[in-house]
Amino acid sequence: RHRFWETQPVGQFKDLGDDSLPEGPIEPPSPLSAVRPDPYNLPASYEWCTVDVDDAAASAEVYNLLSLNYVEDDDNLFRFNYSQPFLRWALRPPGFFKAWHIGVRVKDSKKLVAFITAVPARIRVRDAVVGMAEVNFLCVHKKLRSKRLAPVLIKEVTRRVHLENTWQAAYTAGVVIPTPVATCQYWHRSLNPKKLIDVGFSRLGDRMTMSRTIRLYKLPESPATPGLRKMELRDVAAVTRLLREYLSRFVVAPNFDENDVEHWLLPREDVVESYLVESPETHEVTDFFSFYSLASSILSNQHHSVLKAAYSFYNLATRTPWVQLMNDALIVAKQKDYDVFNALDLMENEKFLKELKFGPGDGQLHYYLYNYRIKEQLKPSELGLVLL
Ligand code: YNC
Ligand code: MG
Repeated sequence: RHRFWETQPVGQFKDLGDDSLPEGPIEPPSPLSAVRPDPYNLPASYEWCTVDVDDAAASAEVYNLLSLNYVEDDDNLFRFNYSQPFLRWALRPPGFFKAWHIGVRVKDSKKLVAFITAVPARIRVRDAVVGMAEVNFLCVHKKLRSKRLAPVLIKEVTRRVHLENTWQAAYTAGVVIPTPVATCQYWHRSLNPKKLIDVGFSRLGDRMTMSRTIRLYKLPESPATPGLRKMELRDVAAVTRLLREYLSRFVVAPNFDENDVEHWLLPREDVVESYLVESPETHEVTDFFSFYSLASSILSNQHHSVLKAAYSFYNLATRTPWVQLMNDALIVAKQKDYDVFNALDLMENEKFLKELKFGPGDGQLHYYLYNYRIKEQLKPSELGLVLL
């Protein structure tokens, strides 16, 4: 049923529930000398390239490919519209490898028609911290679909990851392939309900009028928590300490150090926002929330072309109640003119989703590990990892 995935070192559907199989790597690492030195073969009219997203022209090509051909919702109303600054942030974390940003071009025209990326990350699975690749932005131009190009892209990124002595990977997808380690659901909190209804993102509830709906989702003008402020460079050590402690309670989570926190969580305008609570008395940092900024193109609406969405990233609460902290996140996002605030049901998010009037989305997000077996599927609340 899965001609490609059945050949790969991933948990297979037939092994679900087989308790005799051990947790951990499915295949041992091979000597680097045994890694295939040459790129995989592409159909004759295409060639591999590496894409430097720090180069303005290359970054624009990637942006254009993705903005026209990347992930759409089931009804084809919206398509992710990752911005160029976002892509630079996502693809250049500490220790990134240029060779892991892989494109396919038409030989004659040099047009970019496919893409896949990986970035390095230390991911902890139970007690083991594993050097992994986070794979993302797999995209094949709409005109080249269903020609088995995706498996070639996946094999090529795997080869380049192996060349850096990395043997595991983490990735998410909306499709079910062998075999999810966890399945999460998106929840959505309307910030601009009128626009969301106008563009077909949400519907007016039964027995609801537009004005009642607007009132239902109305938020205070400014955050409530004393000591709430934007994260700054001087906070990196404190945030890292808190986040490491907090993430240690999940089964799968990143093993962030200060460099990672500086890259992934220090605010960047229109890319990632982070706020913390500094106790007005003791000046200790006690709570933290963050979200990333990912717009979607609205594919056919007279009046609106972009949906501005905030995605919950890493949050932690030691003093402030979850509901109050995340209500402040909603208020900050509303001040910044986001239309909707999205969150998965992972980590402790269940503690605030319903109370803050998030509604469940359709469509699920499946989490996968490559070459790492987990005995039983994890509950979303056991996951401490958010991929972009
Ligand atoms: C997917 N999303 O099942 P089987 S998420 C993985 N992730 O193989 P073809 C996928 N595999 O089932 P198309 C996949 N989608 O026969 C499809 N597949 O074994 C599998 N969409 O290939 C599929 N981006 O080329 C099947 O399909 C085989 O032309 C079919 O291309 C697929 O980034 C795609 O949703 C997704 O651009 C490129 O539809 C295309 O349809 C497209 O005939 C819109 O492929 C954009 C989109 C996916 C976003 C993402 C994470 C990707 C993870 C890839 C796996 C990484 C593994 C770890 C590597 C490093 C290992 C080390 C160490
Ligand atoms: Mg194809």
